[in-house]
Amino acid sequence: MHEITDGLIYFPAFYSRAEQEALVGQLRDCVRAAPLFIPLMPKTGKPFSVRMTNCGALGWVSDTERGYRYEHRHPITGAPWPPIPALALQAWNEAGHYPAPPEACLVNFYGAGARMGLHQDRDEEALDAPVVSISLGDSCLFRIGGTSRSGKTQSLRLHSGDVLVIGGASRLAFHGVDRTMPGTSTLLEGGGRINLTMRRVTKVE
Ligand code: MD3
Ligand code: FE
Repeated sequence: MHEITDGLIYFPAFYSRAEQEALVGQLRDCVRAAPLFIPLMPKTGKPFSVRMTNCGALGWVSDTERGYRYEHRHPITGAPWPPIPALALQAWNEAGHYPAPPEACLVNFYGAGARMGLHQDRDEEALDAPVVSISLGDSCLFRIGGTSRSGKTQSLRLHSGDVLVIGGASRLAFHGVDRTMPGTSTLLEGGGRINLTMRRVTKVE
């Protein structure tokens, strides 16, 4: 475990291979209950290259008309999101150190060629809470900068089983995924990368 920059804490190989396999099994159940969907950018309606779903009380969604927001139900099926997998909560509890549970776990699936442009995560009210991220499957090139889009950035390779805790001064940092590296992991049959991000959305009373 080490601090990469102010508030960004890296736990390489937090999960063992056996735990990663078990977590993928728990995620299959989530995706059965809440199928992957393709969010659309606000206003332009441009589709994300990443497919997503959620677990937890709240899920992050986006569409052309209403933009980025958290919802209690799946945008296509209308069903409530399934619970956050117990193995994922382990990272929130053991690495995150926040006194309230996460309300949302966004599940991002990267097929070949998928990426995520530089952005800030600011749709949550509880900006004092960290975001806890879990990487599974193919490695990726992750980029993080400061709170200004034009500032300098640093790149970090994330591997299957790694956990990142993003809090403090890094919580509003610009960040993105430049590319995944197909063939770098045997965890997911058919390849690809999954990223889970657990978030506290509402302020704790
Ligand atoms: C730094 N996901 O879902 S996870 C996202 O790998 C997102 O799928 C990326 O950015 C992925 O919003 C990166 C690591 C991460 C997550 C949230 C952050 C880094 C962050 C919030 C603020 C700063
Ligand atoms: Fe993000």
